[in-house]
Amino acid sequence: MALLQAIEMRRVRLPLVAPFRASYGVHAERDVLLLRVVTAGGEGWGECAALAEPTYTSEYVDGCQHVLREHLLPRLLGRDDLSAAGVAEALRPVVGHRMAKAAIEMAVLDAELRSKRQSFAHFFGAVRAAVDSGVSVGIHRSIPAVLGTVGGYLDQGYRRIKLKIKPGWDVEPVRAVRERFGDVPLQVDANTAYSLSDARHLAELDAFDLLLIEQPLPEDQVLAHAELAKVVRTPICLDESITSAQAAADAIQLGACKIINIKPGRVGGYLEARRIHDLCASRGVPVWMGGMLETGLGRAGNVAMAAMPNFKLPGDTSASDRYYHRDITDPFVLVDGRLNVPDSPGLGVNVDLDYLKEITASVQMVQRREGRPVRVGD
Ligand code: OSB
Ligand code: MG
Repeated sequence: MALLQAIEMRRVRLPLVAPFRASYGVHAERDVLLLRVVTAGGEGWGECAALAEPTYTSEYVDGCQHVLREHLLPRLLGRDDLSAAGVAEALRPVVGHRMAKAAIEMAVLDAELRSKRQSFAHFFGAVRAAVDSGVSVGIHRSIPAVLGTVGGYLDQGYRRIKLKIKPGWDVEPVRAVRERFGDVPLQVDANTAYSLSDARHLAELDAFDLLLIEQPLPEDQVLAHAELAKVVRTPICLDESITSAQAAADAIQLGACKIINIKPGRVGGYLEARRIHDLCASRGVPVWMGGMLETGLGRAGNVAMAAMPNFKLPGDTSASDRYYHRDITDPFVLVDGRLNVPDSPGLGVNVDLDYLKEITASVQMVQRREGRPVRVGD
């Protein structure tokens, strides 16, 4: 219930430790949009999940910044009845743009919880103090190369390996990882790269006892996933298709998935993500926490949410050093294959403001002047 006075939109560029390759593109650095909100009750931080290009979802970071500045923030600024729980409703007139909406809701929630001295974990009803860490392994140039990467992560203690796959890079890397590393928890993610006519081919993966196959078909092909599930025994997990609790309920009822990957950004924010968690729990569908190569801020929120009871599988919640030489918060470190859940107020992490300045590409302030939202500092 605090007045939203100003929002700082800051673009930072973080070099990735290793380029991340998937069927939706190659990422050499993370171009991230961070939000800092100033409210009557204090400050809060948000992180936008969008990537630089609209190749995973239709959103991309420049587009998110634009829609926030021109359409979303003006609907929130200066409202004296603003709470995180009311953000989605206030933004309902704007269709879609879930990652942009999620970023501002996260920042308002952080401000609110910090002022109440309540952690995200407590707010979500966390049931564990540390969460199992998995790691997502991009598409590599050769089998020896992917075996080297997987071996390194297993040595570090990661509790589950996810291999990105695409046509031409699927059965062979999976077979090679199984042969070299035995029965480690293993799953694959196709990021929509197949079609239903590939069903017989994808069924070859059944021989490797995978935990799941993530989003084999395009996001709007929910019914086709249900058809695929009749041919492939490996449990199907949806990522891109699940844009809301409604989409999750429909996909489950159709028999399109047995497991759901939750990414708060993809579904419009942590509050919708919590509704998906609860819905899946009531339907007996386990969930796990996805990842968007987050900085320590997004990671803090995701790790807190992953401590909820129905997060039954290790998430793509890897340690900071899997992505970045230096994070913008105290780094998340792997302890016995797990990340500790922050328990300080709000996101529970401190931003290294000096380092943040060093890697900042631009800062834009949006605030209210004489009753109208204006931007400063373009
Ligand atoms: O499909 O899960 C995905 C990264 C960016 C966009 C989409 C995906 C991913 C990952 C990496 O798989 C997850 C991570 O380690 O953050
Ligand atoms: Mg995925």
